Amino acid sequence: MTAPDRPARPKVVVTRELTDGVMHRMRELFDATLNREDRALSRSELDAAVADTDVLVPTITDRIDADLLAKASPRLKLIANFGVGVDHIDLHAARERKILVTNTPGVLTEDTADMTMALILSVPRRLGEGEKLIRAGQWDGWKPSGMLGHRVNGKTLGIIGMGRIGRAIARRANGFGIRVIYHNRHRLPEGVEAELGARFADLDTLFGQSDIVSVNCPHTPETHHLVNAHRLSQMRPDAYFVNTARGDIVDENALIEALEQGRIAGAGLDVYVGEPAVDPRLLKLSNTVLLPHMGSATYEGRAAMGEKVIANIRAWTDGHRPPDQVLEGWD
Ligand code: 8YV
Repeated sequence: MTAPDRPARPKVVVTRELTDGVMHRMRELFDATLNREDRALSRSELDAAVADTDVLVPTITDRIDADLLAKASPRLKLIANFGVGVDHIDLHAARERKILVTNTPGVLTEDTADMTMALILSVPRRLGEGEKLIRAGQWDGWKPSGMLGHRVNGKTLGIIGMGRIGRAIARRANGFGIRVIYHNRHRLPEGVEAELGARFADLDTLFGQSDIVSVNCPHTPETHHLVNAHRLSQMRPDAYFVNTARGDIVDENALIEALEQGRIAGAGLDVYVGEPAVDPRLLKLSNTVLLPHMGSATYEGRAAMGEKVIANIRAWTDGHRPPDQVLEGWD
């Protein structure tokens, strides 16, 4: 049943082309304006979208800042983000305007953990370099000293951020015989630590003791540049760095300098500062594996993300608290 103050068939603007099934369902349920071109909306298109809609469905490629929200129609009451990270949305400006924000947690956990694990294996074992060697026609045959990398079995993985994705990585790491230490805002209950085979560590210990450091926390004002020159200097020269969370959690200049100077052994990155631009210095480094923000890019994951967006909009339309509301404490 629709709540008295909510439109039965809300106007919904979806900023990016989503999977066919999700778009079909959106059209069935809502007065949906869909972007059929596979590109991000321009700023003026976004301005026009927020000026005339009840619900906005953005993605990471849209900057939903205070200026944009100042142009929003008073009708705009829900930002149902397609994605779990919401650092592209000014949550405080949304709160001030009593606009709810939802995201899509849970359904991209396993895919992102798989991709993180792929980087954890790829960088020490030099998969990127090996692939390039073959494609360049430069492989001159097997030799005992050819393409030597470092064993991951028996090594220590330091996970920063032990939420859903961090825990899914820990479970995978156990299967590879990798020791897991972690840092999180709140230490996990002992039973959960035991189940994950993970030991809590402060950041000094984590950076100092890990053979591989993996960033898996959200980007917030507290985690901005959490991985800075100081933290990188605590890593050993034979240690690797992996980031599938957000580029802005890392001081990218400091990371590049550490890689260039051999102060750490290598990095696997799926996320960057100022995407889709990638710092050209990273491209020159052979000890990096670079992916184009594809951690959650599976057909199954995208469909499930769309279903979550729809469930959030429907709950809101029905006058209920959307299941994936980002800010607590709303009435
Ligand atoms: C998404 C992500 O594909 O959900 C996230 O936070 O980083 C990605 O994996 C993207 O954000 C969709 O908006």
